[in-house]
Amino acid sequence: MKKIKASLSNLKENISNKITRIKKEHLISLYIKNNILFLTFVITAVFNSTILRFFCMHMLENYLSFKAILADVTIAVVIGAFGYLFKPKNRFTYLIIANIFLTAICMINSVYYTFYTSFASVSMLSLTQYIGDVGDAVVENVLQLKDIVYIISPIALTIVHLKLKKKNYYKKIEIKSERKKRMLSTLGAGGILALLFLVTMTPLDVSRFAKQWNKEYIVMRFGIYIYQANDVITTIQPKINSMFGYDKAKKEFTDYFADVKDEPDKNEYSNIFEGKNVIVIHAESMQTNAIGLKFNDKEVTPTLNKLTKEGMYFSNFYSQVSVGTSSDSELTYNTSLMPTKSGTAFVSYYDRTYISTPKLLKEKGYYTFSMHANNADFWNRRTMHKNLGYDRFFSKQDYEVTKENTIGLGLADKEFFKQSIPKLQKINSENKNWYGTLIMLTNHTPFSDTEKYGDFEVNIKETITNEDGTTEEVIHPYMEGTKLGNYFKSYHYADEALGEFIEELDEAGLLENTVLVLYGDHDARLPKADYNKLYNYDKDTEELLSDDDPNYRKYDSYQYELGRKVPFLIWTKDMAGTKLNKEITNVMGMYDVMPTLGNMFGFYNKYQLGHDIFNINENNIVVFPNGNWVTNKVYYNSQKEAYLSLSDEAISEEEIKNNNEYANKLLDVSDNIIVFDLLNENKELETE
Ligand code: GP9
Ligand code: MN
Repeated sequence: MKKIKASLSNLKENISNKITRIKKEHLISLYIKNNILFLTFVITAVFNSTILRFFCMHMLENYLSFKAILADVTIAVVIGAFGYLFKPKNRFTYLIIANIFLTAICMINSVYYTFYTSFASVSMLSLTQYIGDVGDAVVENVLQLKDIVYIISPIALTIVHLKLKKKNYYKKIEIKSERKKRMLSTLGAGGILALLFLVTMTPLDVSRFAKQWNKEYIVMRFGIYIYQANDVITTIQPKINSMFGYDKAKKEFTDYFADVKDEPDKNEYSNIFEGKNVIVIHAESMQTNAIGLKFNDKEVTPTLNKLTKEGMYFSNFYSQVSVGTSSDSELTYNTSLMPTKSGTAFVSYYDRTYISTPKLLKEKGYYTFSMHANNADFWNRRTMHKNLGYDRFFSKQDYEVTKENTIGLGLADKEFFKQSIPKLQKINSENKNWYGTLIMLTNHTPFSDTEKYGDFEVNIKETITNEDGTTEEVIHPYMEGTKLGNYFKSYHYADEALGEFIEELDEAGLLENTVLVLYGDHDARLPKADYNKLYNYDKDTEELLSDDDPNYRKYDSYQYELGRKVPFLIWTKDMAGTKLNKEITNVMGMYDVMPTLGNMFGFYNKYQLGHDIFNINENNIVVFPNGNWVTNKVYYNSQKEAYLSLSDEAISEEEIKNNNEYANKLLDVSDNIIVFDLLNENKELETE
């Protein structure tokens, strides 16, 4: 009896499950039936965006990226939802207009990508030369099948519409309140999808999205529609910023520079390098704290150690970057201006007028160029290097880049330098004077290509003698496996590349009349805990020293900030032993480079924000984009409104207040110069 009961209840359960399933299936098919046009709209929009990625990105995980598809579905659902506001017979008109618009975005980007291996930006519309180029590109390219395949989408939507019309599908009357309800519930679904999308986002996604220059990455993660919307916002934002407050900004600017002389102050270094050629090394992520550091008696940076010993070495030097990292350091190095408060100068304010080192040297007859074996659009360099006054930008397309000679982000530094030599020789033979910036790449976060950096041990190795007289090697697990440890390996590689480059330059006779200038572009953003281990590791206990140990070295957030120093040095082949061969320990920032080099090479920018370090000496102050600042005496943190004393001298409230005012004024003036284009002499005429 029990058995019968049990099997009966099983049967009941089975039947009810089946009914729910049928109901569900019925509901789904009912939903599909009632929303055919909307669903076709969504599918075709997602199809187009995916096809675009397929043509541009080749790798399956990129074009079939789950995140991008989710983003595209979300956008299409949200746009499509508003279709429900229209009467059924008008809904098609709305959806086809939206569809054509989205299709156009895909087509334009498809054509644009073929020519520029990058995605289109509405900001380019303000540059007439691009309109011409793109216009030609469209004409030449119009017959490429891959660019017209997107038309399938509006065609499909139209066919579906016509079929539905024939079946009298639209005759069904929907009352107004129902239309609103359908729109709201579809928007709700869009909201849930958007939430789902947001939770899949990583910090890297967010930061790249905000910066917008890495277009491929954004399209890969966010899909083409979100990319384009973000592009419109980032293009409009600087325009809006510069719409209000021009007069006030101009007045503050004039007041700020009112007392600045038209000629620089002279000192013992004035014009010492006049007529010399220049090689500037933009040393990716090189920090000062590795200089002189050894593991198992091996130097992390033998080349830098040698250069700092033989040349003029500024050991208390800071980079002043904001979110624009590499590009910000290039900006400040070249113009003595600070990074902008919002966006990045290279991406958002590429069309402003800048007074730069390459431009001023050009006036003295120099041929100017830059070299960086990465995609020319990275940080919008293609456009910005031209604006900064480089006659020629040698980028990835000028180098032979293969899978074998790649490390991390791109062409390995050793190979980059090697391939740059013949280019430099040619430039040297064709020009009396030249100035070139070489931007390194390998020593870039995440420093994970460790097997390609060559051998450099970051554990402690020790040979111990046993009681019986035999010896054995003991390895203490020190920095191996930490991010900082990997950084040292990578740094060691980059330093070695630099050493080989200097040798090659010498062999090619390119060092005879040349000054080598090197700056670390910014710190490597490494974990504080790793530094703690670096400075407080006790090999005997294989643990960290406790803070009451006499050898304990405190490494708190101030030490971390101070540890972000980067090297700056000036070196020539014959500098060792001369009066120029010295270490400068006064605090100095990237914005002081232009004034300092300007004095040495004989050029001057009245609107520089930094100082010639040999005029300001120990009275210098380095302002950071976040309002922090540092002098020889004190490091001030503007967020915490707290400071760390760096000397025995007392620090007065007054001093802190004055320096704060100085820092804020400087940051405002710098931002205004860029946002309101105040160095553009024609600007006044435009606004009158
Ligand atoms: C890319 C390189 C790195 O070309 O300059 O830029 P970063 O990530 O350091 O700003
Ligand atoms: Mn960098």
